Amino acid sequence: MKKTIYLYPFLLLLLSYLSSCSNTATVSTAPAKASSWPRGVTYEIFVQSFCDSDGNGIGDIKGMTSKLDYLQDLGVEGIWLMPMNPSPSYHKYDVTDYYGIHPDYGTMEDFKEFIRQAHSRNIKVVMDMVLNHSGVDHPWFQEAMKDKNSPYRDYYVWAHQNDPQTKEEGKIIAGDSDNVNRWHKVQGSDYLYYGYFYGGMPDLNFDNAALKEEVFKIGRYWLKEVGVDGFRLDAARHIFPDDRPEDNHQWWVEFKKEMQKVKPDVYLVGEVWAPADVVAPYTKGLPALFNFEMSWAILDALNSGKGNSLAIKHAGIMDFYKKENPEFIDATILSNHDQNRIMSEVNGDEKKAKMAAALLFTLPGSPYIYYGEEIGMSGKKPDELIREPFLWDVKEKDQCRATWITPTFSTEAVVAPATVQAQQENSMLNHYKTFIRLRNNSNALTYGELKPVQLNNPEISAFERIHQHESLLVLHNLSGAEITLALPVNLQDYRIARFQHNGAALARSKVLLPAYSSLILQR
Ligand SMILES: [Ca+2]
Repeated sequence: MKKTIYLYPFLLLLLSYLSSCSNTATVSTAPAKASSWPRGVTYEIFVQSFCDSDGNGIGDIKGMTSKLDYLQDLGVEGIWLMPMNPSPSYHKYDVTDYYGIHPDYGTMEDFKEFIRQAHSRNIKVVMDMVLNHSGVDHPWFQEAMKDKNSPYRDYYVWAHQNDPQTKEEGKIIAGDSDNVNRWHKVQGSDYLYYGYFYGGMPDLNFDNAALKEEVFKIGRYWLKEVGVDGFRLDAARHIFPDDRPEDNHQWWVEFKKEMQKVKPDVYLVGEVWAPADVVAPYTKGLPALFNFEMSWAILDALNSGKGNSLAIKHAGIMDFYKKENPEFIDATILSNHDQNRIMSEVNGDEKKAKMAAALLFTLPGSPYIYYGEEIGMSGKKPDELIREPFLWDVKEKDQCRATWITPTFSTEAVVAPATVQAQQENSMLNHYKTFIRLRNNSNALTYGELKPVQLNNPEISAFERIHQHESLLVLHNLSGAEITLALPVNLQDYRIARFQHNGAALARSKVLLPAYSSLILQR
């Protein structure tokens, strides 16, 4: 009996040792797909820059529809669309009609067709919902500004210019806003309006019952009439001012309850730019929240070349969340449309950017990819430069490339287009595909609990992922030097190499980890 048990791992050991010279990844087993959205991978799209179907320079809905096969092939199970409502700005976070589609992007019929096509590929559609504020050009605000007796006046927050609160300084400068002036003048009026982000975005007044009902109506419309699967909720911690956090938490409980009435499985993911202890109470109302703190930790680890604290950090964040809501969805990211792109944050070092992805897809969480990350696009603020056009093909053949902005960072000289990368075995695109496939095919990587492992090598991020009968030991070398180590006695029953990347290998109980390599062992 013993012999038969150990013969198989020994053969795999030998095979893995022999294959360790290869620079590419090898996956020793190919189980059936394990992941299921919302635990799957979600892809964030800035529509304007993704794919332009009609050659007017602006990405659009029909363009996105034509790229659903690409996203399915990448292994994506959900899409988060940045705002598509009518709005005067290129980013469209200052909405002027909550029920419409911006004509630059297409029509409502185009969008319904996009949803149908996405659903037929088992891809869910989540749209950005910007409820904290409207744009100044929204008819509600225009009426409110002109007429103090308008029913829309109280949709916004007003204060007389002599009111001491309008003079207050010291707003908390969060990662999502560097604006310190919250009160904004209206020409010819003694009253100022509250706008957390800037004067172009007046905050809506959630103490007003009529406004709340209006917001519920908007939510119901997109879920029921249009058919989206859920919302990404912008600026979720600013619905009420900074000194009313409990009211913010409670508002989202109320919103979820209303949305569940029309769609019981509605997905809501919130943007709360804050450390885990501030984020945690939001899980009562928002089943999914972005894990910004973990994205900062991953970046620190990559740039210091030390990965040993990452799993402990993640486990600590989980503890905060679990206390509030054991069912919460940990929406992990490397970067999004408000942050410098990960490639730029690691100073264009492709090995580090690849390691960032390796960590994202093997640590716990339901990962989000920011469009273009998978082809190694770079970009640093100002915002337009982290939202540059996706490169589908070499310029003369690219039927889809948006041209509304001339790229500064992600030019073809720096980033190989997707179709080129598809043909290159070691490209960023194939790296993403490999790790997403690995994650999607593993219950332990998708759902498993996290157990940090302490080794004597601070360069290595080591952790176990365990789900029912599947136990994995994950090892990443975040340094530029090769490391050989002996597995601790309590981990020596991890004898099978499930996944090897960049030449990582297991030989007896010794582990060889070349620079920026990853190894996953199973019991
Ligand atoms: Ca277009």
